[in-house]
Amino acid sequence: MKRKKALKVAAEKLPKKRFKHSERVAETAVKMAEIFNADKEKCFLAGILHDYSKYDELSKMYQTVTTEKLDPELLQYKTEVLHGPIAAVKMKNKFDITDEEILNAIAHHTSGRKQMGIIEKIIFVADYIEPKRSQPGVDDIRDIVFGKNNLDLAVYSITKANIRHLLNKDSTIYHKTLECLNYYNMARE
Ligand code: DGI
Ligand code: FE
Ligand code: FE
Ligand code: FE
Repeated sequence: MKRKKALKVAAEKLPKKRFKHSERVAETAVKMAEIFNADKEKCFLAGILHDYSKYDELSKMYQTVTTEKLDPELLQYKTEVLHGPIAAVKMKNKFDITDEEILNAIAHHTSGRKQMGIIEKIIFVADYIEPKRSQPGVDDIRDIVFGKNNLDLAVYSITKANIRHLLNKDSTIYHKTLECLNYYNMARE
């Protein structure tokens, strides 16, 4: 898929605010691609499409988990955790995206996982630091990325902040989120 088509696909599917967020994630990801020597086209496409399924109907998402034989653990979660894996399936089945780096980046943009590829890590981080994000500590993460150029430390710091936030709300932590924390705790220098 080309940039123009991806922009159209996202713009037609998403509410304006979510589309704008996706544009900022794509732009941030392209900036990061320059620093970390990654493919800019893949970063743009994964960025613009990552939240494609954010507002899909939950019952249909559960159906897709079953029919596509996705991780059955996903059935214990709601849209927050499901929208990445579901969007990746749709990109493959509906829009013929076959590039595994793009599909993995979309699938794991919320939870992360262990041993992520470069595009996966970039989208995971870009989603958290795009310019309109204002969570406490986000400027520290921006400095880890654009100042220190330490992508694995950024992944770890984001996952740690996410898990802290989830625990404060007594939310259930998806196993890939935990696996991501442990892996990048070891991987950061
Ligand atoms: O879709 P976005 O708002 O751009 O951001 P996202 O896809 O990174 O995160 C969506 C939500 O998912 C966010 O509010 C936190 C939540 N989340 C992330 N990891 C987990 C989780 N929720 C649960 N219950 N468990 C997780 O492991
Ligand atoms: Fe998301
Ligand atoms: Fe995220
Ligand atoms: Fe997002």
